Amino acid sequence: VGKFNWHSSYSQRANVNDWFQQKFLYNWQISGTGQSTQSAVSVAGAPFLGGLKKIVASGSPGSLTISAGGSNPVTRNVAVGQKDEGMFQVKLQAGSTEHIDISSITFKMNGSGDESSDLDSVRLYQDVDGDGLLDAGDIQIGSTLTGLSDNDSLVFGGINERIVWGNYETWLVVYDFADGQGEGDTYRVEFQGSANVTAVGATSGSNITATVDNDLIIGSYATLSTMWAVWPWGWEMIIRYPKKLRLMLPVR
Ligand SMILES: [Ca+2]
Ligand SMILES: [Ca+2]
Repeated sequence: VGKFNWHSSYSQRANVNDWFQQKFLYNWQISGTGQSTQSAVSVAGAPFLGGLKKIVASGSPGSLTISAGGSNPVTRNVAVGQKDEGMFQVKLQAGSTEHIDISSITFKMNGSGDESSDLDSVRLYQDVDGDGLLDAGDIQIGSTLTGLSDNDSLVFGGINERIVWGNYETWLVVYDFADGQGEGDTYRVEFQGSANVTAVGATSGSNITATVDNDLIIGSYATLSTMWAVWPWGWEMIIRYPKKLRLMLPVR
């Protein structure tokens, strides 16, 4: 087996944002002769492509901008014991210079509810369709967090997520509420600024300090309520907001 490596040196006159790629598109682009037979050999395997390389300015690596997602869950009531509840959506936008690789991101829980008793687990997803809801096509990022404390930090470390240059992803924090816990209490998630994300430029290798709106993004409150009750005369939907006010709507 023979292997060929292509090496390129780029001149000082290369322009920032120029990009380069090696492509082997057709089998006829390589020809050879068998050493014993002296016959032309057949070549197979095309096409294949090398990775894109992009020229970046020395000392000016790429960028990462984090903002509230366009479909961030709104202030609302959520049923006690609700699972797979989308709580907080952020948008991660890479600049046009280079891909951005994220190895850790940390969120912060807040609200009157005691997350140590009221949550079974918290997960982070790439919200592929960007709708602020957990659906089948969304992709989990990092590990499921359990054994949480009240107002705990949510550390998704040891991850390896690439935001492609010039593109963005939306990420979604998802709660599994514990059964029978937290009625009337509130819950929300925050992203407390650039110190809470670890990122490097994929080409430059430089540490990237994210740009965050006001260095703080705050999600909306979800309030837990017992949404439904069964009575001898039928079902009733119960809305409790705030704690003391209880409104019962007959559902026929
Ligand atoms: Ca709390
Ligand atoms: Ca989704």
